Parts: sequence; C-alpha cells; structure tokens
Amino acid sequence: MKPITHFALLSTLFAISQAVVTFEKVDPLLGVSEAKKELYTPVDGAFRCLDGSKVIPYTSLNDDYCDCPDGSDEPGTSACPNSTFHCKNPGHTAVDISSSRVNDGVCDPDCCDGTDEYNGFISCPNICEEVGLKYRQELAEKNRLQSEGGRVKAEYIAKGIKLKETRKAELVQLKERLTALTSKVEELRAVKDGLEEAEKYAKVNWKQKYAQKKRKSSEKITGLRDRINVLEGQIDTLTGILKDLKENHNQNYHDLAVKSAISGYDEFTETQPSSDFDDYSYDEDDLDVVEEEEGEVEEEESQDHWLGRIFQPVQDQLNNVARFVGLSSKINLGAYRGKFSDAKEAREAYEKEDREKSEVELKVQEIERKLELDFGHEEEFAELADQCFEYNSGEYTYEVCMFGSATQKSNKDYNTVHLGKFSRWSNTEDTHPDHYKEQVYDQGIRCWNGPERSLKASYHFAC
Ligand SMILES: [Ca+2]
Ligand SMILES: [Ca+2]
Repeated sequence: MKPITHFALLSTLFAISQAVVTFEKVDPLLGVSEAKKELYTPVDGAFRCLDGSKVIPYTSLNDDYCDCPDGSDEPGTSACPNSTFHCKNPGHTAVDISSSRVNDGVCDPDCCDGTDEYNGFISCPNICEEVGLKYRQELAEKNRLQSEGGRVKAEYIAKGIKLKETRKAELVQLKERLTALTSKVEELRAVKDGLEEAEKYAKVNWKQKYAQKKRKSSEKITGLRDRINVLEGQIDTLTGILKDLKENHNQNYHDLAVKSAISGYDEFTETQPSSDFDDYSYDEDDLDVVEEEEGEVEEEESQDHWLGRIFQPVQDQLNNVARFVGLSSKINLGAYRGKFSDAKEAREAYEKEDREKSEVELKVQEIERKLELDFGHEEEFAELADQCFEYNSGEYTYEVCMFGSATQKSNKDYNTVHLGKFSRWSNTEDTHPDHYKEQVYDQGIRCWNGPERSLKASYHFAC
C-alpha cells in the first residue's frame, strides 16, 4: 500500500471509531423528562416499552435503533419517527419536540438549551436565560393586559346592567307619556275635524247666500237698465218732436211758447254729451267689487251663526269618537270653544301634539331595539353600542359603529358606501367561546348587478 492510501484508511477508521464512540456515549435517559424517568428504571437489565408491547435489553435504549412500536426506547435519538425528545430548557420552559428534530443540523427554536444538537456537527448555544427573560416579560405584559381587561370588563358589566335598568325605567315612563299623548292627539284631532267641518259648512252657506244676493242685485240692475232704455226712447221721441217743430214751424207767426220750446231744445242739444247714456253701462266685475265689502261682513256673521248652529251635532260626534278610541271621559268641546277661535288654531294645536307623539314613538322604538340587542351574557358590550372604530386597509377605510351600521370609504375619492346594519353576532351558539368575537352587518347597498353588500367585523378582546 502506498502511504497516502494508509493515511486515508486510517482517517476513515478514526471517523467511524469516533462515530461509534459518540453513539455509545449517549445517555440511555437522554431526552427523558424528570417526570418519566421512573418509567425508564431497568428491571433485571431490561426495559419494557411504555406501551407494554415489548421487553428489550436496557442497552437498546438510545442505541439509534427503533425497537419499541411506540418509539419509547429512543427518547434521545431520531431513530423512531413517533418519539419525542425532552428539552429541559433551564431558565425557561421545558418542552417536548419531535425526535425528528434531534441532530437534524438545525438549532430548534423551541429547544433553547441547544440539547437537540449533540452529535458535534453544529453547536447550539444555550439561550434559555435570554429567551426565558423575554418570555417572562411578555407574559407579565400579557397578564397586566388581562388584568386591566378584566377590570374594564367588570366596569362595562356594571355599566351595562345599570344602563339596561335605566332603559327599562325610561321605557315605562315613555310608554305612559305615549298613552297620554295618544289620547290627547285623538281628542285634538276630533276637535280639529269638528271645527274644520264647521268652517267648511259656514263657507258653503256664505257662498250660497252671496250668490243669491248677487243674483238679486243683478236682477235689479237689469231692471234699471231696461228702465233707462225706455227713458232713452222717450227722450229720442221728444227731441224728434222738438226738432221737427224747430224746422217746420211758421216763422211769421211769432208764438212765444213755440220760441221758448225751440230755445230750450237748442240749449238741451248743446249741453248733452255725444255718447248719450254709455256711462251707465256695467259688467259683472263691477258688481263683484261693489258687493265684496258687504260679503266680508256677511262671512264673519255667517260663520259665527253656523258654528253656533252645528255646535251640538259636533259635540255629539266627539262623544262618539271618545267611545271609539276608548277614552274614559267624554270630550268636552265647550272647553275648546273659547280656546280656539277658528279651525286654524285647533289644527296647529293638534299638529304640535302629534309631532311630540311621533318623537316619543321613535324614542320608544329605539329603546325597545336596544333592549332586544344581545349585549353579552352580562351586558358587557352595552357600553360599546354606537361607538365607532376605523380600519384602514390601504385602498379603503372601514368604519364600524357597533350595533349600528358599517361603511366603506375610498381613500382616493372619499366616496362612502353603506355596507349594512348590525344583524347578529356570529353564527355560532352564544355558548361558543368565539360567539362574541364576530359581528355581521348586512343589507347594505346592492353591488352592481350583484347581491347586497355585507361586512363581518372580527374583534379581539383581551378579557
Ligand atoms: Ca433502540
Ligand atoms: Ca435540531
């Protein structure tokens, strides 16, 4: 053999020898936790697999050959794929890792003491003190947050329970107010309707009287006009006679009476206007102007008159309404007679009370809606109702007002889209641990040629 060949052979043998030596030095209890060490006590130089399936020589422990079906004979090697290696991790938390990670050339992050790599190919430093310190700091911060979260939760529960009681009490008061307003509005509505009916009745009768008077006046004027026509004819006849007398009388015969008649005729014709009796003509509008002032007076008088006449029938109708709406006492129109001078005042009073009734109805609906909402087993989420939270995804900013509505706003053109109203918590049962971690908002603006928009809002609560 050549010297170089001898050297290569010796090197190989040395390497094999080292490997064998390294293998033989593996502690049979390597990778076994303190809690399980008792199970690895030899009995007559033998080891019973932990599943009890086999008894093998104690020397077969950690001999890098898998003997037991459950892998329990190789806690410190990677020979059995179903075995685990125990990292003691002093200064931190001990863990069991898969035996496949033993001597795989990678420092296992869970095995901070570096004991998973012991064959000498790589060296893993023991960083458990550093990792343990960081872990304990994070744990302390987490505990602090949980403690703070617990305090806030207790505060929210107390507020939620109180809020519910307050809402219940407020609802009782509002419903009593609503009952009173409903009765009052019905009463005022009946009064208003009665006065409006009276007003309408009075106007109709005034118009009828006005038309009758106008017709009579028109007849009188027509009669006067006929009379004027007759007089005009008579004047024409007389002036014709006088004209004929003037032109044809015997001028040689000086009769004083004839001269006086002709002189009177000349004076009459010189002083008369050319349009004769045209100024006496009239049309229907002239008649309206003449009678309007009288009509206004007539209207006021008629209204009072007719209000008085229909007072009792309206009172009877009101009492019927009172019975219909279940009022305990009759409506006394007389009490309103001095209060409302006309239907306009009654209408304004009715509308004012009706508006207040609508406002109270809305409050009742809102409180009833909130009382029906699921604010958690202990009302812990009631305090968060209507509080809004934003999330910026880059392209959009989402806003969720809890138990209210959700919107999506573009960060480019600030166009806002309604995504929906609060519908429910997640689909899980309310006993599920994740039930109160997700809310569904639906019935949003319909997508173009698609379904209605909706949103699922997930929350992380530290308590
Ligand atoms: Ca073995
Ligand atoms: Ca490893």
